[in-house]
Amino acid sequence: MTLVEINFDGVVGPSHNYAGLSLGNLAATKNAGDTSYPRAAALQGLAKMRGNMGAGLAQGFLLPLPRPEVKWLEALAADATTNPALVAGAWSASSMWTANAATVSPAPDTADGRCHLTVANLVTMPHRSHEWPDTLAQLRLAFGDTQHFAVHGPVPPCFGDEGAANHMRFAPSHGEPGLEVFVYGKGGGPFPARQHEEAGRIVARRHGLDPARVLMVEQNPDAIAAGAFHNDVVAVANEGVLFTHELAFADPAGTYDAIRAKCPGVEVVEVPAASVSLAEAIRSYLFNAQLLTPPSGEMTLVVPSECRDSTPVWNWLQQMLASNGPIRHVKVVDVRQSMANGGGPACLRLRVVADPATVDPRFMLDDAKADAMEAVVGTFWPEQIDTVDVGKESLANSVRTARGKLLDLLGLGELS
Ligand code: SUG
Repeated sequence: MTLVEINFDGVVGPSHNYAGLSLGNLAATKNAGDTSYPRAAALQGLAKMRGNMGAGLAQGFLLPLPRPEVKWLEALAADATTNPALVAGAWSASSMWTANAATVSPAPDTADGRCHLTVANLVTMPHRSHEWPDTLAQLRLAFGDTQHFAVHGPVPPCFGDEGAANHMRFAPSHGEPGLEVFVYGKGGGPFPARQHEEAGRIVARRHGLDPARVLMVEQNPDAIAAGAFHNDVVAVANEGVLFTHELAFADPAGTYDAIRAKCPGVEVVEVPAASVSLAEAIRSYLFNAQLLTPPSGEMTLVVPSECRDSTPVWNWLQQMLASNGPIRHVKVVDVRQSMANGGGPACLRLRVVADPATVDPRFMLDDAKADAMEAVVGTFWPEQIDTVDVGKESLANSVRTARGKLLDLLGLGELS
């Protein structure tokens, strides 16, 4: 069995809009009320998937969830005239950020030799708290082969869990046993700490991880206060490399030492605040990059185009490339529509180390399928959404039709 890293990107849903629902996510708050472009957003996401596939990497996807989420509004007894924020929450396309769909422990790390996934409860933000049942249904289809996968329900809601966005894995190569690092935040700052320490511990126990290859690490409260609402806004790991901002963790030196003690050979590429301030790192999403190992073995950092627009960030990246470190290439992608809601290249994907042959093929991408998906998006995804239209029945019908067409194309009608 050949284990490889498969990136499952979220297809941007037809209801993508800017409602300013995420306190502590500075981009989303800043762009609240702007007109969104769901068609362009979904095409940008598909172009990113194609780029990574073209580099020889395995690529999968997860589908938009049913929107508007009427059952949630019914449970809240909310309607469009009196509760616009709740209605916007029922319309959000936030499931596109699949780094928040689940936490994944690949087979080499787990006691029973299966790949374990725990769907994230996302309880901190109301508009994301109702994602998990539909996400779980999708994970149970995509990873339905119980010989190779175990898909778990959410951690109880008393402990906030935001999935892989706060989880890093280190291993000499993807298919070998690794060290799993669970990053959590502590409350008390100006913005919510979305990942509870206990949630990580629960996931580690459920997945049957060896305690000797698990680490709990606290986020720097200053990073959360500066807008790093998930750890993947300030750090990213791949195989034997940690790419991180100097101020990502509460105890940076202790964190690096602990990682190296449990996974010898890990190289830390640390960006000092003197070169790129925390504010600039968060504005540009330098660390919300995909750090990938293509078949050539030359590690590549896939960054959003906002990094090229930032002089300090771009200068730092050029220096890094010239320094002969472990990251050999930088590739720029345009995911501006997602970025404006605080979701960069890394937010848009869930990493699963597995044999692609064990995944339901309906969730795997190839060029022909990408062509067909682009055609559906190009025909049925709304070109633009003004926030005043969120809640209107005519738009709801277009959104439902668009998603239905994609499900039909992919033979995934059971998710409707
Ligand atoms: O949860 N934005 C998402 C962005 C998630 C990014 N994911 C990772 N860092 N992995 C969030 O804050 C904004 C929706 C709105 O305001 O309309 C939103 O949900």
